Amino acid sequence: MTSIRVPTILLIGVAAALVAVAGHAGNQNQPLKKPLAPKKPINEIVQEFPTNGAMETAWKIHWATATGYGVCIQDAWYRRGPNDRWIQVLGDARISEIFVPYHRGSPRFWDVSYNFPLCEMTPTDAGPFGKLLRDRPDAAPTVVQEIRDRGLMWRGTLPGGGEKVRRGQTLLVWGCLRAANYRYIIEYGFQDDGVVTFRLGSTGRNYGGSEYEPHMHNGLWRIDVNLDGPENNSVYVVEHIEPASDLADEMSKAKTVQKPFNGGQEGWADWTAGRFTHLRVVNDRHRNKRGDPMAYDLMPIRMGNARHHGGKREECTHHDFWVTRARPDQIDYIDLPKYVADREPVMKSDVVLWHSAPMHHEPRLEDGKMQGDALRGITHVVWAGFVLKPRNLFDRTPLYPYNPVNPEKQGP
Ligand SMILES: [Cu+2]
Repeated sequence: MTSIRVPTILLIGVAAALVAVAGHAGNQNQPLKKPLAPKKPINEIVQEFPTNGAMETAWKIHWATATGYGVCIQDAWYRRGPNDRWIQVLGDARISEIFVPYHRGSPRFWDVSYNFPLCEMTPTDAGPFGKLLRDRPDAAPTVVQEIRDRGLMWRGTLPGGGEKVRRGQTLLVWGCLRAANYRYIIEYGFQDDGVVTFRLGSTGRNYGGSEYEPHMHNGLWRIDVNLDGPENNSVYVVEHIEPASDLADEMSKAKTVQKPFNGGQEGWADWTAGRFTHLRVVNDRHRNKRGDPMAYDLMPIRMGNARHHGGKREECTHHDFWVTRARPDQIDYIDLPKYVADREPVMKSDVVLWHSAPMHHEPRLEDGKMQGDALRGITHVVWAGFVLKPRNLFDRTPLYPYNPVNPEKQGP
């Protein structure tokens, strides 16, 4: 069969090429048709801020759904102003695992690995400013796009005198995993000021037979930070160090120390409460008008550090931050000790931040009451997450009324 098919295909190919050449020659004196604008992908969101006035800043997001992971971000770009270009901030960002060990030693659930589906979203989920999204035109809606007022952005006196105030807004993209008795809300927030928020919310019915057994919900995230593109991103650990002694010459010598992450190589770091440990990603080739390099800080928001010792696969919980090179096939939090084994450089490269945002669930009667063998009630949502915050992306306060005619002049 092969010997017959190949010549047939070749003949069709040659004929098509001849038609194409003839067509081109025949049309050469006609005006060229304007190329069609590329169609907006179904999973693209472009959101300008503020939503009720002239555009000042904007986000462009590509999102996706993936079985088990729920809602993921594929790429995200930010615009600092109407005349600015899109600057990339994120590549692939997702919840990589949700680890739920119970106090008595079992069960120990890995809730992403069970491939739970997303819940179908309804207008009640989306709320008054939300929109239901589908990953295919014929699919049920599983993602919500929503604008929320985020309260005060700033308040203070302007140089010209007078107290001013401004409220902020955020674009949320979220979905909800249907994890048997539990529901996990996976939420990405893109604020008007360039901040990105990541939150995992746990709600649902407490586990049957262990309704009042304390346990953890560890949100284990994988964030491919791509500051102005994937290349030339370097990761640092930043800590606030207080002097250890109260001797006069030691006092008032608190300092901030910024060091290459793990000596500039793949590996891990721990969060120390007294040091306010956080990560900083810097692209020193992208500078603002003042010459400062663009950076984003990963700021933890946590109740505590989760450590679990149920065998090899729980070694990934022994540290709060991990950094690897970006390798698209490496998306499994459990394998982090293997991913970092070669200690490849994480300076001036394409890097991925991995972060544990744990939540301790101590059941209470508000989670529900037992009627016979059945729990009647629902645990209200508890959130755990972290923030990515821009540093020197702007060269002055964003979303502040500098003089619009003479931008260098202070005042409204
Ligand atoms: Cu729980």
